[in-house]
Amino acid sequence: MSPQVTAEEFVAALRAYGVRSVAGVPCGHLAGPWALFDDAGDLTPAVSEGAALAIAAGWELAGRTSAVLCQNSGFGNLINPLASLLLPYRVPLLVVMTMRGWPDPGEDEPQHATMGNSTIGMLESLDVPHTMLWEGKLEEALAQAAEARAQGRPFFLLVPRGAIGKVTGAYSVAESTDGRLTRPDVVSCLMAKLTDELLVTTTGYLSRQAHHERDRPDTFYMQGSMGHASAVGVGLATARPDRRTVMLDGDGAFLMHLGTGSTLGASGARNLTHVVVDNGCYESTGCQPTTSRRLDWAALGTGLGYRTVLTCDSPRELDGSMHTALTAEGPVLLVLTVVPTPDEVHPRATASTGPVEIADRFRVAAAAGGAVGTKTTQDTP
Ligand SMILES: Cc1ncc(C[n+]2csc(CCOP(=O)(O)OP(=O)(O)O)c2C)c(N)n1
Repeated sequence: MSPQVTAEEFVAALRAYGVRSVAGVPCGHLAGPWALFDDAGDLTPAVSEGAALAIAAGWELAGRTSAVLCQNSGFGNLINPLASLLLPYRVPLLVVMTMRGWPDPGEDEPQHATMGNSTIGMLESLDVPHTMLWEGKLEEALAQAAEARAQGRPFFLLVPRGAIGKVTGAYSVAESTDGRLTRPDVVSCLMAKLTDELLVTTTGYLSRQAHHERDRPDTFYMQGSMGHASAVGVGLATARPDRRTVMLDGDGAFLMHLGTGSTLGASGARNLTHVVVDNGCYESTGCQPTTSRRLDWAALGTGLGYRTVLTCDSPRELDGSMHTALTAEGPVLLVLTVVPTPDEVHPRATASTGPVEIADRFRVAAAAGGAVGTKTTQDTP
C-alpha cells in the first residue's frame, strides 16, 4: 500500500493541531512520525501503551497538548488508564493508533486478528470518539479531534496499515559487528544447547530467529502478548518443577512488564532461566531506542530476587555464560548485550505452523520428558 500522507505532512498537521509532546510504544507503521518527533526532542518512549497514556495525561494536566503513538495490540494495555483516568477526569488527549489485523485479519499476522476485529467496537462501547484516517481526510479528522478536546474528551485517530510514510535513515545501526555479539550469535548458541528444556520466545524478531535456528515442539513461539513471555515462563516453571523452563526475551518486552521480574524472583523457581537479549532498541519495529541502555542489569536482577545474575557482551564469553545460565540454580537472569542486525529477518513461526498447532504440540512436549539440568526442589513462594 502506498502511503496516503508523508511522515512530514502528518507531523506538521499534528503540530498545527497543537501537539507539543508525544509518548508511545512504536509500531513499524508509525516509524516515520516517531523518528521525526524523536529528532525534534519531543518524544518519550514509554514502556507500555498504558504508561504512554498516563505520561501524556500528566503533560495535559500541566497544560501541554500531547499525543500518544501506538498500535492496537497495545490497546489492551491502555484501556485501564483510558477508562479510569482520561474519561472520569476529563483529560483530552489525541491517540494515534495503527490498525493491525484490520480490515482483513487474514492479511496480517494471526495474533492481530482478534484485536483487529474488535478495536472499533471497544471504542464504541467505551463511548470514546474516534475516526479512521481515510485518504485526504487528515484535516477533517483533526477537526473532529479538536471538537472532542473542547469537550474534555480523548480522541482516537485510527491509522490503516501503511497509510503514513516512512523516513529514510532513521535509527541507523553500526555497520560492523566485529567483536560484538548479535541476535543470530546468541540465539543460535542458545538453540544449540537446548535439550529438553521448555522455551518461551518473545514477540518479534527473537521468536523468528529461534524458529529459524531450530524449530522444536518444546518451543512456545509467543507472537503477540508483548512482555508476557516471562509470566508464561514462571507459570510453566512452577507447574513443571522437574523441567527447566527458559524464556527468551527482548529488552523492550521485558521492560514493558518489568514487574513480572519481581514475581519471578519471588517464585524462587530453581528451574527457571530468563535470557534477555538487550539491543538497546525495539529492533522489530525499526530500531527505535528503548531506555535499556541506562539500566544497570546486574543490580536490577539482584534487586528483583533472581538467584543467579549474569551479563555478557563478548563473543568469547558467550558459550560459557549460556552454559552457566542453563545449568545454574534459578531463577537465573542472563542479559546479553548485542548490536542490532535489522537486516537479518526470518519468517515468523506462524508462517509455517499455526498458533493452535504451536500450542497443541507444545502441550504434548510439556507433558513429556523432564529432569534435565535442574534440581527438583522448589522454594515455597
Ligand atoms: C502491546 C504491544 N505493543 C507494541 C507492539 C509492537 N511491537 C512488536 S515487536 C516490538 C519490539 C519488541 O522490542 P524488544 O522486546 O526489545 O525486541 P526486539 O524487537 O528488539 O528484538 C514492538 C514494539 C506489540 N506487538 N505489542
